[in-house]
Amino acid sequence: MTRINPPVSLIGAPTDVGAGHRGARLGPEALRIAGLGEALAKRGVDVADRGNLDGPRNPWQKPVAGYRHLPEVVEWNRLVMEAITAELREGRLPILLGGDHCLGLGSITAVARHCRESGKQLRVLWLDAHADFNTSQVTPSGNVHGMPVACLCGLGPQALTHLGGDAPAIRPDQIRQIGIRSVDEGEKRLVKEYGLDVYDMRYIDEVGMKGAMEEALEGVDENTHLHVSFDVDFLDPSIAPGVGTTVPGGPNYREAQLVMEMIADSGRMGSLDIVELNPVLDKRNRTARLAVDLVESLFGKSTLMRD
Ligand code: HAR
Ligand code: MN
Ligand code: MN
Ligand code: MN
Repeated sequence: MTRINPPVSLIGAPTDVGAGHRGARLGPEALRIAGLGEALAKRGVDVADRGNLDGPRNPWQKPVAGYRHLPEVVEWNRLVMEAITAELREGRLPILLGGDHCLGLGSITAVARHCRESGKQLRVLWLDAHADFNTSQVTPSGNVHGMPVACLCGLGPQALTHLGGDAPAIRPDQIRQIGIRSVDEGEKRLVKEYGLDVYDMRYIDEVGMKGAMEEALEGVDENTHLHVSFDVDFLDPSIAPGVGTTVPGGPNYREAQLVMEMIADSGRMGSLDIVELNPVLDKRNRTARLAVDLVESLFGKSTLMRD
């Protein structure tokens, strides 16, 4: 099998307005310095680095009515949505370099609209330690990076749920969450109520990563656009310390590689977010380098033996 990767665009969104720690704003540069663009180019991928988006600064304020920095979060997501839309319209595969995970809202809103316009089926793989399904009523922090999945499913403030015009942007049955191991009490109720398909670490322990991924990719066909939202805190903190909200008990190196390899084998990835990398908390850019290594596998690096 010869793998033909679509042309890729890197889009930096240097912000942490949705997070509880500052530092994810440095994520795009850390990924560039770890050699993301060069690694993809070396694999024969046509890579264009579009540079960084320029949005509002982080005002670093307390939550207001259950949200921290809502106007700034809305503005950053609007910028991301527009940038991702432009790349998809050109037939390119956008890679969003976050930035915190609130930005998944803007990127997936763009992808969902693109799928509706082009008659494609959308499947979102949400690789994360967290479900990110909080609302202003149940959030323990007010940080919007704990809310994007709820907003995408229509649960949240109008400015975020209607970012792309229509709400909700996606249905819960279009998303699969993998690696989950930290869900807040009120959030748990909502995850159940909305029927999210969650492959949590307990499930992965029991059936193995291969089984979990086979299920998560079930039904992905030639007409599917696969969006991968890779929150770096998905990984076990022993291999990925450079994130603001570490949760022990995550996938190890080989399990993470298998996830990426199985996605690559599907041949259907059409867009990617790399979010929550926080270089301030990292050790010599180790987590960024690991993220680049894993992204190489997403683009087929490790499948040599099966080509
Ligand atoms: N669930 C917690 C909250 O809502 C922590 C969320 C942390 N989220 C991320 N992205 N790091 O997954 O505050
Ligand atoms: Mn497309
Ligand atoms: Mn997340
Ligand atoms: Mn997370």
